[in-house]
Amino acid sequence: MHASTLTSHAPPAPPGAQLPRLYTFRRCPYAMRARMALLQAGIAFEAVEVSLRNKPASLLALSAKATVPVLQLPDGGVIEESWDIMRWALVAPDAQGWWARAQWPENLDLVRRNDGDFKHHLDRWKYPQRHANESLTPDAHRDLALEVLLRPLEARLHSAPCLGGTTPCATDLAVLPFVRQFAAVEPGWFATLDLPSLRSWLDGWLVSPLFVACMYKLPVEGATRFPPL
Ligand SMILES: N[C@@H](CCC(=O)N[C@@H](CS)C(=O)NCC(=O)O)C(=O)O
Repeated sequence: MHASTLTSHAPPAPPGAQLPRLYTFRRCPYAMRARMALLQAGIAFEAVEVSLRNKPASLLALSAKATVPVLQLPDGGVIEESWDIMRWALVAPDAQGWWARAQWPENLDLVRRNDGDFKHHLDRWKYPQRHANESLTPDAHRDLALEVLLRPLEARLHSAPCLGGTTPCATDLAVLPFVRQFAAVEPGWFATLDLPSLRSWLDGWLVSPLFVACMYKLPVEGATRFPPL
């Protein structure tokens, strides 16, 4: 579905050039969106798979908060937030408008909901043992997550195939890994929900070359050139 839109415009890095280095964790939804943005932009990068229980000293030296993803630039700059990494990757030249369409107010609102209330409720549904003092039940959090993000997404995707309209944009990439996580908590129950447009959007992305490429399994040690699309 999205394969035809995955042409990249950035020139390949010249041989021997220092590449941006992404500290990443394969299953982290924030890291997934950063990897997809770098791949979509055609930016050559190397990646380090981080053990969150044993973060490498090189990451701790770059970033005090040391969450993943973190992007270390060849000029010494460090980008510590996934949305900022996406912006850095996609903002220029943005020939296909992936960043521009993500600036529509309704799309900025979706990312704010995703990273805010949706993530809050998703975590409390998925990991109730980590949130023992909650006044709401896990299922109440699940239902709030549905209302805050998934039903508005269904309404949007009912009228257009992507959040960027007829072609995707950074918003699709930003929310996709979190919707995937929600769908995977209780897949049988998710399949019964009246969210047909959202499900077909999710299913299409999960088999897209971009998503499949972003899930490339890195070796556990060292920095590895991330395979281009
Ligand atoms: N706001 C950050 C959140 C990143 C984040 O929380 N990543 C998690 C993994 S999914 C992490 O690094 N957790 C480890 C920790 O907090 O020490 C972003 O958008 O990059």
